[in-house]
Amino acid sequence: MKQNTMTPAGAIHAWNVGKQHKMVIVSNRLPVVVQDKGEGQWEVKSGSGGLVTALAPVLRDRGGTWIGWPGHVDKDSQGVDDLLRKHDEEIGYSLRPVMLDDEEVENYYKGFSNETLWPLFHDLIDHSQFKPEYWDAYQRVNRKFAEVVKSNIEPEDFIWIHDYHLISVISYLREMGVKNKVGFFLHIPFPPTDIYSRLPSRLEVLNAMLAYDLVGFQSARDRRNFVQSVRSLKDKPKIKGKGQVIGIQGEMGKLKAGVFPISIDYKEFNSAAQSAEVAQSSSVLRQLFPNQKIILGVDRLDYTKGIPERLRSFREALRRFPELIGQLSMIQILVPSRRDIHKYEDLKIEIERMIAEINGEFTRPGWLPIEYQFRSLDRKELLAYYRVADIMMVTPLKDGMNLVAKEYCACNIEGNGVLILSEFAGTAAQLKLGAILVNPHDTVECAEAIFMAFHMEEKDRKIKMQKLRRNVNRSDIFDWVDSFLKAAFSIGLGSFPLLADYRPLKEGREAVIRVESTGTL
Ligand code: ADQ
Repeated sequence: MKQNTMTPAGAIHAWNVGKQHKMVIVSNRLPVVVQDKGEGQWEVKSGSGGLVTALAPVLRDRGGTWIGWPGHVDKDSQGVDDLLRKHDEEIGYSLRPVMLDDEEVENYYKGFSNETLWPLFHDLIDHSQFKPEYWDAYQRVNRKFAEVVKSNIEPEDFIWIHDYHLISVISYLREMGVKNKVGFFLHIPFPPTDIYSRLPSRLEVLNAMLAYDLVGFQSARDRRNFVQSVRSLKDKPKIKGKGQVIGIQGEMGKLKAGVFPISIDYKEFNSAAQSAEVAQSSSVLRQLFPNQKIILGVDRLDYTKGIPERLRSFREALRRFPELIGQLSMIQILVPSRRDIHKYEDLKIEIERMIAEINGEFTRPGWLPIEYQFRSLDRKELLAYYRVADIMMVTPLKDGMNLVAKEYCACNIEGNGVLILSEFAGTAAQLKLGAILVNPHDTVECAEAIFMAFHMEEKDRKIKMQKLRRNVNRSDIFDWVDSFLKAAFSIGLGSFPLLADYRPLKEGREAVIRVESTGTL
């Protein structure tokens, strides 16, 4: 008899799929922070992001290991390993470190990952640096990760590798003779072929992706781009199926390629936003903006998030629609990120200059157009901002998914907020029916969207927000894990309904997985 598994949010999930296989998660960063407390004392603090919330119970349930870089620690590898081992019992699964030296951080992490792949995969060719030393370091570090994986697995373990930093790990695992089933999930977009083809190591990277058993993308757009690159750069691959998971077979073997839009722990956000503490902070915030509507932006400092473009649109809205002056305030919260890459520093200066100019042009006694904060907020503060915002602007130039948009919907307890969303965010495919979709490059369209959101009738806002909240609730982060595991353990191609028809298993229903093979690839 199969056992169901309770998630922290209380839903029952189908983690029995392949349950006999332990799971090994591999990501650039470990889901913990190792901190120096001084005098030879070190502390391990657990991370709290969506990925760890979703994967920790699976790892605990079936046994598993998380492998990654613990961040900048000037400590020997054995010391960090011992430190993390002490933590194993407390968290219920193992953490194993991959230590990087300064040169590797420079060329693999800042270099190939964040100055080559990150901009290129977001279509920003001009930002991409193609340096041979970056690619060399990327390969060396991916090999290093593969070595740590190899020494921490048993033959039946399922290995799940995450994101653009580690695409080539599979090449080294296979070279080392590892036969385990290995899945990969790309958290960022996959670019169109004419952009992808600029990458000097395009074939090596593509061959690595094709060596996985299952590759997961955030949206149909990304998988379509990937398939087109495979068609154009490789010999006549056969594509089988057209649903959530398809099969690709070619000279390089066979793999499954699926669309798995990542999500959040909706119930947790929804209930935390209703807590007394968040309600109290949001009502204090509300009093600070009397008789005004609040338009909110919350982003990591990154040139893909479209922050200067958003500020330009807000300025355009104030110029075109002067009635908004004194009536609508923007709060822009930026979380510091990748500060030692100079493009990010330049972007911060540009954003701050624009905010100063807009405030200089429009401020009136008692009213400031843009309130700006450059810091990481604690969770309760962030939720209070989400809860109080009348309008949320999520306008990346391109984004794999964008969890901020989903977090806003989950925290909009009153159900009357308006989401202005970039059509280039992966989230747009899911939330287009409830959001106002915009092209972030079109300043006038965005300014009109702000005006429209400001004036939208309460009844229309409620209808739209209800659609958004239902949608985010229907496929949460636990469903994301479920659907990836189901695809990984299905026989052959498996029979997956189209994403629109996909209904994850919910509380009260028995978690039975039917896998109907439509033929072996
Ligand atoms: P990111 O590019 O980091 O993630 P996003 O999905 O928006 O983008 O996640 C950002 C996270 O940071 C959110 O959970 C948000 O709550 C948090 N955050 C933002 N500003 C904050 C602040 N000031 N203080 C505290 N927290 C803040 C990458 C891809 C995305 C993809 C995710 C997950 O680029 O496209 O959605 O991975 O796959």
